[in-house]
Amino acid sequence: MPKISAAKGVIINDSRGEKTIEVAILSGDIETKASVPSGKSRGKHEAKPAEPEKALQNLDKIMRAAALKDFRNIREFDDFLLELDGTPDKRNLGANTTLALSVCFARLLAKEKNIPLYEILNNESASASSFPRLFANLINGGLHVDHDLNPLPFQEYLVIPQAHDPDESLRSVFSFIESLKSILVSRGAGERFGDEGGFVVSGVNPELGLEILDETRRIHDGNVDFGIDAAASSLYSGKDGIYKWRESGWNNEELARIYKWIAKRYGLLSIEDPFDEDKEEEWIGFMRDLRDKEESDLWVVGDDLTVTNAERIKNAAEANAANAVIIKPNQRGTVSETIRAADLAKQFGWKVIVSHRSGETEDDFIADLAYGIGADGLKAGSPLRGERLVKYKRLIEIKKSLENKEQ
Ligand code: 2PG
Ligand code: MG
Repeated sequence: MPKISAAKGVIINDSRGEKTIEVAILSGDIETKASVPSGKSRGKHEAKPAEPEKALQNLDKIMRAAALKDFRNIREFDDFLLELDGTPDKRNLGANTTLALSVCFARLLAKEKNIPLYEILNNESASASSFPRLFANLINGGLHVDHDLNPLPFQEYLVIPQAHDPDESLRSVFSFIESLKSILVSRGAGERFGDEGGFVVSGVNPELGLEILDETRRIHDGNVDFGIDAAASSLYSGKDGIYKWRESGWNNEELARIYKWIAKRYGLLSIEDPFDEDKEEEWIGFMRDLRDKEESDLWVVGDDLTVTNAERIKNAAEANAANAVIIKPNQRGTVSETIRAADLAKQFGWKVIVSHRSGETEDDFIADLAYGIGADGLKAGSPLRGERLVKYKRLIEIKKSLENKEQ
């Protein structure tokens, strides 16, 4: 039963150069660390992070309250944080402060018990562990690209190898990138990158990203599916029900028509955040339409809609507004609440995709999480960027350690 003797935090820069926190905790001679990412297309119902300077002050306050306390498992530690914060969205302590501590604590438990982190996480989860499929964002658009580069309207064009084996899957993503480069060169597009390391393609037609991926798929040796994250909350103008991008605009029915068209044409596996986070009726209508047309094997993925919040997932599932979910620890602010949200989604028969944020650090926690809770997917950007690659490599490390155990 670990007691935490000290915690210290420092301000570091994330992959976008913005400030975030890295926290270390100490118990006896064991030290563990964690750092926290941050999003740009944040859902408005996400838990609230504190300014980094404030987060460090809060750390001292939490440590004073934790002194002499014993915590037997992640949930006990997280419950202590929740109680001390006392708000539904962590606005007192900051969801970044609580998440950093919660991840440090999970790592501490793992070290103390001398078992891998994913096993500690699996103990909290109702699911068996398994390797997720990789969701690699290879063409970036929307808010993740400098506006002057005239990016595509949808935020992410994802390449999803069919293999579950992380090694094979990562190799497939890298070879796809090689082919994609040559297609982009042949189209006269220069090498420019967005926040998650994906290529930038300029244009207003949302289909263009998929057209290019599809052209690549024809010369690529390997089986891959595609998905998109429309991140429609950031397109929603709030006026007359119109989603806007530069000179283009669509109402929800026009968007739904585009989604159905591209889903069929490119055999899409998933569409994330097709509509605004507060327009649940649009989601419900889209799902109904898919069912009527017997196209309900498309993953309709909630991210801003559900924000890793068990209550919002339950509401969306009961209303039949989606059938899959993005799980991001920093949307919620503790490890055990994150796992509970994923478990609940699975109980409703939903697919679960663990995800990074657009502003990342080199912390690879989400890889252990994805494997530990048996997620269907891990979305971690383009492996051309180091802070994304570490997540994919951690999955391979887990696979190797399991193979060694078997021998
Ligand atoms: C998303 C994420 C991560 P952000 O919308 O799914 O890709 O973006 O971290 O900016 O919210
Ligand atoms: Mg998203």
